[in-house]
Amino acid sequence: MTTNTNNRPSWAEPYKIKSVELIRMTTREEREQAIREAGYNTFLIRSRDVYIDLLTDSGTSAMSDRQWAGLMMGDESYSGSENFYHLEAAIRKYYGYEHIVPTHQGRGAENLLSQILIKEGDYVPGNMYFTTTRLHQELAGGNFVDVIVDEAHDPASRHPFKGNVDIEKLDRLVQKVGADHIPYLSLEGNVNMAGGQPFSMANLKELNAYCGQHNIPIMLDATRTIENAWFIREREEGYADKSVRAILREICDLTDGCTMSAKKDLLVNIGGFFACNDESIFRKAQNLVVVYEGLHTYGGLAGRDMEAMAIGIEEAVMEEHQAARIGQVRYLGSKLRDAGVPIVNPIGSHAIFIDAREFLPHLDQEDYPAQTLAAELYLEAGIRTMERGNVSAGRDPETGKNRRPALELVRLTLPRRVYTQAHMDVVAESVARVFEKRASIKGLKMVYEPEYLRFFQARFEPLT
Ligand code: P70
Repeated sequence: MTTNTNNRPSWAEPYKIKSVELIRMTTREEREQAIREAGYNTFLIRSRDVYIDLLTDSGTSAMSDRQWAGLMMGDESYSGSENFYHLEAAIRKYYGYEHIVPTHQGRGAENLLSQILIKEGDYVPGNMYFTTTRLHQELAGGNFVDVIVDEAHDPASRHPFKGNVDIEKLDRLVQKVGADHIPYLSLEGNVNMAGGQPFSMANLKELNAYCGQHNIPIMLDATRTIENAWFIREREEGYADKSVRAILREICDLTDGCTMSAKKDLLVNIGGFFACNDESIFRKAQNLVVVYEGLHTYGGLAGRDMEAMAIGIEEAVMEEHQAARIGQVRYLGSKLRDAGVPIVNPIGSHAIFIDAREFLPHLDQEDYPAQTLAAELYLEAGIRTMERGNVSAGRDPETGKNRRPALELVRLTLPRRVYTQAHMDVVAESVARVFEKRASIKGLKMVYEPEYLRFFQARFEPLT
C-alpha cells in the first residue's frame, strides 16, 4: 500500500473547503430530454443538467486560495508582463527547460511544435495517439505511427508501465523510412488514451540513448507528467525515496522539449506552453506564436492566468497533493472493480476507464458501445462521462473507414480537488445499477459527423 509522506495509509485531502458551488440533481424525465437534445453526445449536454461531472480533468480542477490571490496580481501589460517571468522561472525550476513560450492551452503548443518540425510526408512515432496531437501532426503533413508496447492496447494486461515505447517498433520505423523523415518522437506521460498509463524511467533512458544515436529529438507531452512521476516513484526500483519533483526533473532532462496543457497537472482553468532547450526551435516558436496565439510573453493568456499557473506548478509537485489525487481515483476504481464492472487495469492517475465492449458484449463496435454507455450513465444518475473509443478514434485518412480501435472505453475523469468521497460512492453505485441492466441496453447510430475531432460535436440516435 502506498503511504504519503507522513506514513499515513489514507489518501485524505491536504486541504479544507473554503468556497463551494451548488449542483443540481435532475429527474429522469429531465435527463431523457437533455440527452435527446444533446444528440446522445455528453459533450453537448448543458452543465446545468449535470449532477456529477466526470467529463474531463481538463480545466475543471479547483484552484487554491493562493491561486485565486494570484489572479489579483495579474499584470495585464501587453508585453513583458511580470507574471510571464514568474511562470518562466517556475517552469525552469521544476521542468528544467530553458526556453518557454506560453499558449492558450495544449493544442496551441501542439500547433507550434507540429508546424515547426514536421515536413510533408514525415512520420511521427508516439506512445499512442492523442486526438488533438495527432490531428496537428496530420495537418502539418505528418503521419502518426503508434509505437507503444502491445500491452497498452489490452485492457486486461496488468503491465505496470503500459505507457512504454516498444523500441523495436520504433527501430522498425527508423529502418523503413529513415531517421531523416522522423522529425521527433512524441512521448506522452500517463498516456491518456491507454487509460492514464505511465512510462518508466528505464524505458525513457533507453529511448534517450536510441534517439541520441539516430538524432531524433524527444518531445514530451507533459500534460500529466507529474502524475507519471508519482507512478515511477511507486513502481520502479530505485525511485521509492526520490521526490516527485526530482523525478519530474529527471524525466524532462532526458527529453528535448515539451508541449503542455496546464489545464490538467497544473491546476488551472486555462493555459499551456511550449518549452525546449534548442535556441533555433525556440526562436521559430516565439515567432509563430504571434500568428496564432498572441505576443510571446502572453500567448493567448491573461497575465493573471500565467500567475495562477506559476503557483499551480508549486502545488502540483507536492507529494501530499498527488497522494490524495491518485488515492481518490483508486478509491473509485476499487469500488467499481468490487461491483464486477470491467475496467482498465492498472488504474491510472486521472480517470477510471470502463471497458465498454466487455460491459456491452452484445453490441457491435459500429453501434458505438462506449458512446452508448456514456449516454446510459447520464440517464441513470446525471453523471457525465466521456467516450474514448470508436467515435474518438475517427476515420483512417487513407481508407476513410472507421478506425475500430482495440480500446473502446468510457472515461470517468476526476477533476482535481473537486468532488468528495461521498460523490465517489454515488458514482460507483450508479454504474453498478447500469451494469445490472446492461443486457437491455441498445446501441446508437451516428446521424451527424463533423470533419475534425468528430467526437466533440457528432450527434446520434438510438437504434430501435
Ligand atoms: C482531456 C483533455 C487534452 C490533452 C491531453 C493530452 C495528453 C494534449 C491535450 C490537449 C481535453 C480533450 C481534448 C480532446 C478531446 C477530448 C478532451 N485533453 N495532450 O479531457 O490539450 O485541451 O489544453 O488543448 O489529454 O483529456 P488542450
